[in-house]
This record gives sequence, structure tokens and C-alpha cells, in this order.
Amino acid sequence: QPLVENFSHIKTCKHNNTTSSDHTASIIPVIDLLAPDANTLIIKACQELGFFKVVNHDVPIDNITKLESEALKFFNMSQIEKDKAGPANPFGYGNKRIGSNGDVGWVEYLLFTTNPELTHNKSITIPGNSLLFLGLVKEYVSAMRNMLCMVLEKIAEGLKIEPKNVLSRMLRDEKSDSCFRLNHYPPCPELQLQALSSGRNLIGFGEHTDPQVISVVRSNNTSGLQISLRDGTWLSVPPDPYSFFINVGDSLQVMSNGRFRSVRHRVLADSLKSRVSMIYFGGPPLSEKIGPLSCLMEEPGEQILYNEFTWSEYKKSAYKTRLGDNRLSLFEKK
Ligand code: GA4
Repeated sequence: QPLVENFSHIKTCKHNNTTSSDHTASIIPVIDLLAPDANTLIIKACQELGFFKVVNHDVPIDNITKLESEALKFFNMSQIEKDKAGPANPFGYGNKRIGSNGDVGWVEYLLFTTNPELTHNKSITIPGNSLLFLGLVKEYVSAMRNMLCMVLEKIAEGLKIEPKNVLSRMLRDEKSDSCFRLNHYPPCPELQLQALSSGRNLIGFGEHTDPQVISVVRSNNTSGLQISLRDGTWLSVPPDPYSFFINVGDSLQVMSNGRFRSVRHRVLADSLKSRVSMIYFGGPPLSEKIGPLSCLMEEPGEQILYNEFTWSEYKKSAYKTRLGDNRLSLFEKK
């Protein structure tokens, strides 16, 4: 009975504004982290799409597989059990509601803080073997932080900004306000049929940009993730459980004075298989001042596009917005 009722709250979108999947693969840059020209290719990808795929990372698949399986064990528990890990705000289990301003999607999730040392997550009661679960999260988060720091250092090198760790130190800081999210998009054949018959797709996670510096997502082999191109069309990202997808966040768009693009993305619940994704959001410490990097502003005639703000100010204003809002417009220089 509640299925149809729930459906009316979840957004749908027409499926005629999506780029056909055959040329998808050729648009998304694939960066080999070990290649000598990785710096240049990462910068190009951050400028053009704000999104790229990473291969030749040294993250052990064993940790990923175990974490995915613990996550599924959790998501397959009864609603009563899962609700014990709630509410999602500030960290914990959430179901359909995203944020606290009325956004909903066909998704359930667990939100974790990552610093310092995951200790805050002791406040999340995860039913089952929570010690094992949190241990796997910690290991995964540390691998993601290392990978993103390496990518941020390559960006600094490529942009010739000194010191090399100007960007990565924000994620390495013990006060770094980073977070980790496990999303589960359950299959829902009934709703799917209804939506499809009206020429629409069900929204799993509505379109948005990430407020942080940089994020990395890994999913199982189920499709659904789409990124927005400059002309407004949506590009479906073919799933690849052995690679990672990295996207520029709002803070990096500001620090690069608009050279890099914080990419809009969304997830469609368009599959009969369930989708599990794990996302690490690399954020600065709350007190960090975010503004166009002065060393980048030496080019003659370059205008400063954004007013400086602290991450704490940005976060406060971001959490008052709806998911799909443009959160940066408030900070654009007039
Ligand atoms: C989008 C990116 C991350 O998932 C997140 C999200 C956060 C939440 O789920 O609580 C927000 C969203 C995200 C941006 C605007 C606000 C806050 C939901 C929402 C409507 C954890 C984040 O940092 O910002």
C-alpha cells in the first residue's frame, strides 16, 4: 500500500534529455594515476567536465568488497533495525529524506563523519557487527583521503601553485570537515513501471553539486549516476566497480577562480538491480578561508569572481538550501 503513496513524493524526470550511452564512454576522461602526464590530464578534466575516472590506483579491492557486503547486510535489515542507526542529522541512517529542507529521493543511506578518527560515529548505533563495519569504513576513508590528496597535489603541480600541499593539507588536517556516505538505491519494479510508462525516470538522488573541495565515488556494477554537461544534457556514467570517479566540489571551483567546474550530478533509480555507492567528500577545516588562490590571480586582467568565505559560513548557508539550488551564487562578486 505505501509504495504508490511514497512515489508521489519522489521526483521523476523526463528521459529525453539524456545523451545516448554509446558516446558516453569517450567523453569521460580516464586518468591513469601512474602516467607521467596525469597532472595535465586531471587539470583538463577539472576544467572541461569537473569529473573524471581514475584507474591504476592502489586501493585494495578486498576492503571495498567487504565494506560493500557489510553495507548490504545493514540495508537488508528490517526498517525497525535500520531506524536504530538514525536520524541522519548530523550523522546516521536516513531514508528517502535528504537534508532537512524537504528533498526526497528513492534512496536510503548512512552518513558518517570522518574526523577525528571516526570517534563521533560512536554516537551511531549500527546494529550487527558495528566494530567490523566501522573498521572497514575507517580503512576505506583513509585510502580515499590518500588518493584525493595525491590528486590534489597533482593539481597544484599542474597549476604551478606552491607549496604543493596547499589543497591537500585541508583534507589531511585533523580538523578537516570531511564526510563519508553509503547510499543504497533499492530496486523498485512497481514504481519503475509506473514511471517508465509515463516516459519518466524515478529520481534516486536529485541533481546537485557537492559543497566540499573534491569527492570520490565508487559504486557496484549498477548504472544510475549522471553528470550534467555544459549544454544542460545529462550524461550517463557507465558503472565500473574497479575504478573511482572523482568530481570537483564548489570550494575547489572557488579556489580555482572558476577555472574548475563543480559538476552537477544526480542518480536515477532506473535499474531493477540495487545500487550501492560509497562517497568520500573531502572538506576543509571549519575555520578555513575559501577564496580564489592569490597565486593564481597574477594573470593580467583576471577578475576575482568570488568573495572569500570560511568553510563554516559556506556550510551554514548550504544547509539552508534545497538540494538542487545554486549555492555559490550568494558568494559571487557582483
Ligand atoms: C550534497 C553532498 C553530500 O551528500 C552532503 C549533502 C547534504 C546532506 O545530505 O545532508 C545536503 C547536500 C549535500 C547539499 C545541500 C543540503 C546539505 C542535503 C541538502 C539539501 C552530505 C553535503 O555535504 O551536501
